[in-house]
Amino acid sequence: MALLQGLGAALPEHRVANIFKPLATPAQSEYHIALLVLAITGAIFVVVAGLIVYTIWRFRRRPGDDAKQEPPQVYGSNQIEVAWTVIPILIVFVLIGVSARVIASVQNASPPPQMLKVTLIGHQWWWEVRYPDYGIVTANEIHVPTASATYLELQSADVIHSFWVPQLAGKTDLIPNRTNYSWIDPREPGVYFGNCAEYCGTQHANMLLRVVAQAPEDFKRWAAEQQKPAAENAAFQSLSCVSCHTIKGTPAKGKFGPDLTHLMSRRTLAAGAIANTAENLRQWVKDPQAAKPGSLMPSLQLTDQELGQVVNYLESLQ
Ligand SMILES: [Cu+2]
Repeated sequence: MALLQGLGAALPEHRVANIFKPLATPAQSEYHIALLVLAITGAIFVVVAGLIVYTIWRFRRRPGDDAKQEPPQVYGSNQIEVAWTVIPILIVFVLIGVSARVIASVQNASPPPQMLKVTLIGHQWWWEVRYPDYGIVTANEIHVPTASATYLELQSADVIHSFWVPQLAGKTDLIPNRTNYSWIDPREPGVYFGNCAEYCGTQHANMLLRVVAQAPEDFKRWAAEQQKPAAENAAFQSLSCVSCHTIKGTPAKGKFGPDLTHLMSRRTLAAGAIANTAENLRQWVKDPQAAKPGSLMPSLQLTDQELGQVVNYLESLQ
């Protein structure tokens, strides 16, 4: 348990992905512009709806009105025409200008050289998380230090996905054959919940992401743990798991599925679909399609003995 706490198990969880409670700079700027847009459109709504209600009430039919007599017919007023053309144009230009400024300030923020760099690769239906400066590859959890920013390179291995951790930054797409950028600087240690925000196939809804923000010394400890290779296991290596999964320090070098070197340090299995418990791990390996129908991990029809060996080995990957 002490080890797990070092890895951030005791951190507060920001489960409610609330855009109105931003806890990082990009999300904060976007929150401010959202408030401005809401205020302007809210004011327009109140004026228009107010005029409609007033007109309905003021010009309602009264007893004694002659139903056959038409009301006075008014054709055109230059002043009114000009006003309701010019005012909306001005409002639209103000909104465009303010949005462009915020988008540019978020996008053009150039990363300082010491900033942590993370490459995030979208897969159907999980996230590959690479730390090129540390030689770490993990999945579905981005560990970052607080007190400094993390620069994200966003790529896709198959279809278009979208990175979205509402309390940290707005959506940015992960597009095949292209690299997009985003950055986050969570101020408080905690686990921030995110998800894929671009429909990417059957299990799009189970493509969940966690950002684990830790005090810098805790992040360093986590990174040191992740850099360690795993022990080899003959039973595991004899199975076809190795053609899709990498376990650092062993002959398992598959690239199609998540790197499993430190599987047990993660909170979830199947990209957030189920909690990472011993029982869930066993069920998941036995029949991935039961937990996540459509998942690209096949059921290998392992015998009970093989299943036991695989799960025991995976549980050793701390
Ligand atoms: Cu996706």
